[in-house]
Order: sequence, then structure tokens, then C-alpha cells
Amino acid sequence: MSLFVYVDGQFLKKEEARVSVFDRGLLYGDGVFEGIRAYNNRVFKLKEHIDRLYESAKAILLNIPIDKEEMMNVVLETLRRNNLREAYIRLVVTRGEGTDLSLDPRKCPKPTIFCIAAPLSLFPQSFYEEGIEAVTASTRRNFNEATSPRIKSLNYLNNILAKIEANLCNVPEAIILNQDGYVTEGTGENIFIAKKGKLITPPAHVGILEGITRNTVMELARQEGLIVEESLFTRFDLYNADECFLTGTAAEIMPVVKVDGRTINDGEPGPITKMLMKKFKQYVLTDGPFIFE
Ligand code: PXG
Repeated sequence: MSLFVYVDGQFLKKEEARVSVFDRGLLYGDGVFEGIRAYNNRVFKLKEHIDRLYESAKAILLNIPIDKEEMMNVVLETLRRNNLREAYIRLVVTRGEGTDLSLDPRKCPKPTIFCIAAPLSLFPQSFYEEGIEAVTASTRRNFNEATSPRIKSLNYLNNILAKIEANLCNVPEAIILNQDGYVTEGTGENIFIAKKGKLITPPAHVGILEGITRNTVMELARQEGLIVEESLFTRFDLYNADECFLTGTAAEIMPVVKVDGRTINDGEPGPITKMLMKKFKQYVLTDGPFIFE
């Protein structure tokens, strides 16, 4: 069965779903997106993802021509058309097709909206059971006064360059530092360390995307009575952490057991990480609007 993709108000077969070569999303990375996930017939944190999409759009002065309610329906309807109850969803809004090739956004009368829902391709189970190895990338996070990392924009070259560094080192993930050497996040995940029973994650201003999984994990950890801090830390803190894990819509909670050749603690996923993985797995089944009645 072919997948149906939402493109500007229509559902098109995957093979027929296209955007123009004049689309500014393609020409300049001029647009915003969300990666969303459905579990158990529900779209996890749909409202939070839609809010973030509109905040990203606002930051780049991109006026989304439909309201949030309608955008939520786009996501839900895309899942229904594809008969999906568990899926990965990619929702994209670009500046649209330009009337010429200039940079000027005033030449783009209508934003392009598309939504893809696809069955999940999961990471290997061993990543969760044994944890992964990561390296810190030499590519630095965008600084706040350039394109803010808080914007989930279509320009992911920085993150892709960091991912290439991970590939060259034959490890699954890279951790990106900011200009001052503070740890920011992974290429498509936020990062946490645990030290002396406390959970620490970098604050938004260090240069991160404020992940929805990150915020969920902070909430779950606090419910368990853990102290959760948003504070700056460096590679030294990472190497000497008791535990480390990454969070993201695709990755969920993924333990990190080695960074730059330094084994974290005993090299196994730690007890706080494992407890949060378990809580998260249960929690995702219980949140978000239903796809099918
Ligand atoms: N940081 C960055 C830079 C991201 O792109 C996250 C953190 C995690 O945020 P959420 O809200 O998902 O908890 C992301 C997530 C992928 C992939 O294939 C992930 C993202 C974007 C593109 C691809 O893992 N974004």
C-alpha cells in the first residue's frame, strides 16, 4: 500500500508528492519543521509540537496560513489516511515558492505545508540495553545571535556535519559544544547527565532545541523526587558523570556509556536512566489526542 502525504490541502501518493524546485525550503532551508510520534493510537504531545512549530515560524517571521487547530487535524488526518496508530510524523512549513530566485521573503506569497507519516524505523535494541558510545564534535552549535538553535529550522547542516563526525569515528552519535566549550546537545537529541543522584541538563540559553522529550523527562524525574537542574557543564563533567543519556522523539531515552573514549562510570546504563526509560515507556501510551475513535 502506498503512503499518502499531505501537501497543501491534498493527500497525494508518496510517488506523486512533490514541492517546487523554486521552494525556499529547498533553496535556502527557509522553513520550520517538527518530528512527532504516535504511540498506541495517540499523538504524543501533539499540542506541544504544534506550539513549538508556530514559535519557530514566528521567530523567522513566517506566517502560517492555517491555525493550530487545523494543523493538528492535518497531522491526525494524515495518520488516518495511512491507517497508522504508531508512526513517525514529519510536519514541515516552508516559506513557499518564490516568484524569483532572490532571498527576499516578500517574493513568496504562499507557504508550503506538508506532512509525512511513516511507520517507525527504530534504533537497534542493543543501543537501549547496552548504551551507546559518542564523541564530541569539532563542529560547534549555532550561536544564539545567528539562527537561534531554539528554532527548529530546515537548516540542519551543522547537525549533519556533527553526525558525519560521528560516522567517521564509527559511533552512533556526536555531542555538540557551544563556542565556549559548554555541552549543548546531540545532533537530534538533548542530553542529560546524572551526578550524585541529581539530574542535570543544559539550559535553553546555552544553545539547544528545547526538546519535548527533554521537558517530559524533567517532569517525570521530578515526579520521582529527583532534583533536576538546568545548568552549564563541560566535557569534563560529561566524562566524570555517574550516568548520561540522550532524549528525543526518535531516540526516546538512549543511554550513553562512553564519550571520547572515556567510559562513563562502569560503562553500563545507570539506575536513574533505566528508571526513566521505564517510566517514559509507560507514559507515552497515555498522552495526546486519539487518532481513531
Ligand atoms: N535537539 C535537536 C537539535 C533536535 O533536532 C531534539 C533536540 C529533541 O527534541 P524532541 O522535541 O524530539 O524531544 C531534536 C529533535 C531524528 C531527528 O531523526 C530528530 C530531530 C530532527 C530531525 C531528525 O532523530 N529533532
